[in-house]
Amino acid sequence: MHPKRWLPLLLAMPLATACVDAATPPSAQASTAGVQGQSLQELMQARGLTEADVNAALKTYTPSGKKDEYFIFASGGHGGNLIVIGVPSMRILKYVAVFTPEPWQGYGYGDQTNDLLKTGSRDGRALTWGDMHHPALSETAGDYDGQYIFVNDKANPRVAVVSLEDFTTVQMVASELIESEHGSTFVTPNTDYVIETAQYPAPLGGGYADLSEYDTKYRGAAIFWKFDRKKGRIVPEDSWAVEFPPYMQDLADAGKLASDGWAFFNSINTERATGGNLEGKPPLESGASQNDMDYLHVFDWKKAEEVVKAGKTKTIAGMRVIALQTAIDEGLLYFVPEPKSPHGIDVTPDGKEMVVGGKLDTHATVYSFEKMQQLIADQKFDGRDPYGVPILPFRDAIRGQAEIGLGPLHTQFDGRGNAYTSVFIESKVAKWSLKDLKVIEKMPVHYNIGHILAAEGDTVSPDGNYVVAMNKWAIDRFADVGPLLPQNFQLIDDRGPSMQLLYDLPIPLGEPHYSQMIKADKIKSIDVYKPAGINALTHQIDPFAVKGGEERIERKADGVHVYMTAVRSHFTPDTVRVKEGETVHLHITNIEQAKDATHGFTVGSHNIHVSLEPGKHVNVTFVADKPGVYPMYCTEFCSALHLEMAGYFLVEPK
Ligand code: RUQ
Ligand code: CUA
Repeated sequence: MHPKRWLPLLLAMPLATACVDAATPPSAQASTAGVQGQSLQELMQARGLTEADVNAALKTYTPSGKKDEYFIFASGGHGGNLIVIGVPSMRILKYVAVFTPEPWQGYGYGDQTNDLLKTGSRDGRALTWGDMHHPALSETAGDYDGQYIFVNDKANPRVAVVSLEDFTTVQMVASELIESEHGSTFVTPNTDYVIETAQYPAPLGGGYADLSEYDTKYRGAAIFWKFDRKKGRIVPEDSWAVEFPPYMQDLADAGKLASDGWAFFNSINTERATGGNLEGKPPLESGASQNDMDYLHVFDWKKAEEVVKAGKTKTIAGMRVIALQTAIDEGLLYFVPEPKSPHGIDVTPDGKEMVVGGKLDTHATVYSFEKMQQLIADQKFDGRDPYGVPILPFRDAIRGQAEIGLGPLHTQFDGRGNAYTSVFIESKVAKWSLKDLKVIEKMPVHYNIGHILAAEGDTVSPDGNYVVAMNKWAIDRFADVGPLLPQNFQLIDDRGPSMQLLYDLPIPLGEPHYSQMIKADKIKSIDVYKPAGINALTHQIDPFAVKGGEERIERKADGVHVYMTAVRSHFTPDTVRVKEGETVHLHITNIEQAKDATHGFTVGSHNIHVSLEPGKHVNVTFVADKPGVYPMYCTEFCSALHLEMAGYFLVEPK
C-alpha cells in the first residue's frame, strides 16, 4: 500500500504515539523522539527548545488555512525565476518562470512561452538561463501598487515584466547596447521608467575593441525603459539611454518625493583596471581597489527626457542614446566621490538623502540631495573626471557618515526613522538611526549577508516590522546536502526593543540577490481565466481558443490543427491520428471555470508539456517525425479519474 494511504490512519492516532518515530536516529539536534506527552513544557524539553525559540515559533507559525501578511518577491538568481514567499510563515508559495524554461508551468514547452523566451534572445542566440538580481515592484506615487514586477538578467542584459494579475511573465526586452548589467531593475516613483544599468563596460552596441582601447572605446550606460501601464508593457521605441564613462556602474536607485526626477548610480573601478594577470598586469580586483574614492553618479532623468525629445541623441543598437558629452553639456550628469569601491545606493523614504554602503570602507555615507542641488546651482565643483564630468566636493555634499562596521552593503528603512544596513564581512545587520547616524544595535546573521530587505522597504512609507537578511552562506545552519549549500534567508522581527531572529529559510536555488516585500492585500490576483480560452500572455481570448462542442481536427496547408478541450476527466479529442512528417498544431483550452481545476498535458517523448489552469488556452506546434504510438495524458492529479484522463497520439508511417 502506498504510504499516503496510511496518512488518515496516522492522523487518527493520538499525537504522542504518532510523533514517536522509532527509526529516527539519536541526534544532538532537536528531535521529537521520546515525546511522551504534549504539554508545551514537555515538547520544549524533548526538542531542546528555549523560551526564545517558542516565542519565535509563535510569531511565524501559520496554521493551516491561515494566510500570510506579506509577500516576498525574491530573485531566483541563476535559476532565472522569481520566488514568492509568505511572511511571517516563510513558506515558499510559488516560483514564477521568467528567464528559464519551467516544466510545471509549461513555460518554454508551448508556442506562446517559446515565443516569449525567444524575445529574450541576444545576438540571435536563444538563452535558457538568466542571472536575476533585483526585482522591482511597480509603484504609484512611490508606493508599491501590486500590479507588476520587473526583473533583470545580469549576464544576458534583459529586463522582464511579470504581471501580478496571474503571476506570469508577459514581456522581455533585451537591448544590445550593453553587454552586461547590474543596477537593474529600479523603477521611478510612478513606474514611468524601469532603469537598467550596465556593469562591465564594453563598446556600446557590441563589436570588437581591444582592451588597450578601454579608455576610449569602452563605455557604461543606463537604459531608461519606458513603461506603459495601460498596456502593461515596456515600449522599446519610447525608451532611451545615457552613456557613462567606462567605470563599473553598480547599484542604482530612483529619487522620490524631494528627489523625484533624479536617479543615482554608484560605481566601482574608476581606476579603469582591465585585469590581465597573465599579461603582466594586476588582477582586476586589485587594480580596481586602488582609489580611495569612486563616483556616485547623480543624473537628472526628467531633464534628460527633454533632451531626448529635442532629438539630441544618437542611435546605437536601435536605442536613442544621450552621448556622454551631451549629458555633460546639458547639465544632466554630476559625480560625487564615494568611499571606497562602494556597493548599495538607497534613497531614504522622504527622498531627501541617499545612503551608500562603503564595502571597503566602514561607513554608510549619507548624501544630502538639497546640498548636492545647491552645489550644482552654484556650479561649485572639485574639478572634473577624465571625461569632463563635473565632480561635486565630497564634504559639502554629505550630511554625514554612520560608522557601520566591516563591509556595509545595502540599506533598508522602516517607518520609524531607522535604517538597516547589511554588513557583509562581519555577517551582521546594523540598525542605525537616520537622525543622528548612530548605530543602535548590531545583530549577527548566518552568514555573509548580501542584500537586506524590509517590509515595503523601498517605498515612501516603509513598514519595517520584518527585516530579512539574505545570506550568501549557510555553512552550519542546515543538514548537509553535499558541497553546494543553500543560501539562507533569515527573518528578523524589528518591532521590539531589540531585533529578534525568527526563522531560517534555506533557498535551494542559486543565488538570490535582492527581494522586495509587499503587503499581501495589495495584490489582487485572479484565480481563473475568464471566460475560458484566454492566452496568458496577452490576457485576451486566443484566436485558436476552443469552445466545448467545437472540438475538431482540421487539415490545412500548414499541417494538422487539433482543436482540443480539457475538462475533468477527458481531453476531446482523445485520439489524434497524424501521418509521419506532418506538422501538428495543438490548440488546447481548459474550459473549466472552477478554482484550482488545473490540468496538464503531455505527448510522451516529444518534450511537450503545458499547464492548463482553469480557462487557459495553450498552443503547441511540433513535427510528428517518428512513427509510433504515443500516450498523451493529463499531468495534474485533477480528479479521481485523472489517470484515465488520457488518450493516444498515433503517428502512422508514410
Ligand atoms: S548585488 S550583495 Cu547584485 Cu544587488 Cu549586492
Ligand atoms: Cu486532468 Cu488530471
